[in-house]
Amino acid sequence: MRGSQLVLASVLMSMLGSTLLQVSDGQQLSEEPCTIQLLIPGLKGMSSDSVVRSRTKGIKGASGRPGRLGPPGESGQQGLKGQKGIMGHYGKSGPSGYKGFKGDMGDAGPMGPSGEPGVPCECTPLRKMIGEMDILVAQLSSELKFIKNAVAGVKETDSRVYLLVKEEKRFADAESFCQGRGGHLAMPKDEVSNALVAAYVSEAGLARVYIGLQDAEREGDFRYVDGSPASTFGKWRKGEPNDAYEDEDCVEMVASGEWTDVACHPTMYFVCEFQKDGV
Ligand SMILES: [Ca+2]
Ligand SMILES: [Ca+2]
Repeated sequence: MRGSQLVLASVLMSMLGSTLLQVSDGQQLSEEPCTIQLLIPGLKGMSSDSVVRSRTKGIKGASGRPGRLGPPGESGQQGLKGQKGIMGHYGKSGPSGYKGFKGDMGDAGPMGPSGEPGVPCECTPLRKMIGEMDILVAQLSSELKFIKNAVAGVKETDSRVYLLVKEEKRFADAESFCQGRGGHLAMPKDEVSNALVAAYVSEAGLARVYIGLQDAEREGDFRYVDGSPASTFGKWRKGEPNDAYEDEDCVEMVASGEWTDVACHPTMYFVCEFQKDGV
């Protein structure tokens, strides 16, 4: 700035010098009265040394001190949104959650496939043996009961033994029972044997028992269960046999010793007969 002041002073000095030269010429002033005159106070004169120095270019000064820190700049514009980055690494597994509530029962599934055929049981012979033993035990129990009854009291003639069986059975089952023990249902073929069986029944307090007579093969043709015809002896009750309802093919003896044809399916006690030779 000091340099620029010197330049300005030099210019003003030259202008002042020219004006002073014009003022010193009196004629020129009077001849040009309308000329505008600038009345500017003159500058203080400089010494010849100063003039010499002002006309000489100064030495470049030292660098000035750094200026003060300027104000912060305005915020820049927001940049464009970047592209989505690649997926990062999986994080660590979190802690186990709480146990959930029990869900509803699902629908029934489809039927499964059929299974493989089973292996034949090797214990079949054992099972068969056990079954046979059960049957044998049952037979022995029945035999024991039969013997007890026989010991308790039997009726006999010179050639036969009669046994009252107090088990209610149908006619066919009763005959099978007697045959299973080597006999038949009682077959009274004369007055003596008929009276003996009748006494047996009445003494036991029974009303009736099956005896071994039937006409199942041909209506009216009564035969003993050993196949012999009942033609030589008969003890039919009055009005019997009548084959009532056409359904009476078996015979019972009542306590009086008389016979009556009856149906074969009712169950009742019966009397077995055994030959003494076969006992
Ligand atoms: Ca009949
Ligand atoms: Ca009858």
